[in-house]
Amino acid sequence: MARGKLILIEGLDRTGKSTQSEKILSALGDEAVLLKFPDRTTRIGELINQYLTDSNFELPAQSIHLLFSANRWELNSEIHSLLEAGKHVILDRYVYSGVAYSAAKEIPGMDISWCFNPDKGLLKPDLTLFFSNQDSSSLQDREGFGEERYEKIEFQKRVRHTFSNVFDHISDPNRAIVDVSDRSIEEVFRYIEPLFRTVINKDLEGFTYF
Ligand code: Z5A
Ligand code: MG
Repeated sequence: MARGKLILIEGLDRTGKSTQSEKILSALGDEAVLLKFPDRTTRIGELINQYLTDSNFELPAQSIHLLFSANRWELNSEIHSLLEAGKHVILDRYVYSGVAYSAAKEIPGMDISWCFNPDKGLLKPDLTLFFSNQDSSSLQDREGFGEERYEKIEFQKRVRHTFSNVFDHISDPNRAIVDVSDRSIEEVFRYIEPLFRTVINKDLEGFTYF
């Protein structure tokens, strides 16, 4: 049986990642499973959720970084099994968010290389679609922006810049940038549908790892 494909939707805050991940899932139906990172339902995920939503809950930057990575490792063997069983797995955020949000804090010693280390060995996606927009100030207009810890325009600007350094550091020929500015939900989907369908129809053997 052909293995399933690992498709990652990454990007800046409030660029429509979860909206489009759900649309991909609807388009693929039973052939696919959607997983979102952080997965806030696990024990580690509950801690991450508390950190993101409760400004009084402090953790060292290194500790929360390692928890985000541990949350991905918790699900790694499940993702592997799903792909081997022929299911396509759609990921809503993953390693690139992990590295970019932590490195953007600019803590001495926590550079991109340090941040990437705990994720080395995780499954690497067959396709990564990175959602970007031209101006992060428009993010403020998206529903719900500002409720969680990292949702501040100045920090998001640093994250935007850090993502491009992360992409220089982690090479990946299967990564594409999708500019979502001034595109409706349907327009973004029409743009990405041929991209993920092409990958799904490929006959790939074996897996690649970060
Ligand atoms: N984080 C980290 O630090 N380390 C890690 O390892 C990982 C994550 C994995 C929570 O993530 C935080 O964790 C995040 C990164 C950090 N911090 N920040 N900032 P999350 O994924 O749970 O965050 P979220 O709350 O789901 O927000 P989001 O993912 O950034 O939003 P989104 O998924 O990109 O957007 P959306 O929910 O699909 O859409 C937002 C709204 O815009 C909604 O009302 C939509 O209907 C609307 N929308 C969507 N598309 C459009 C278009 N095209 N036009 C107009 N309106 C639209
Ligand atoms: Mg989301």
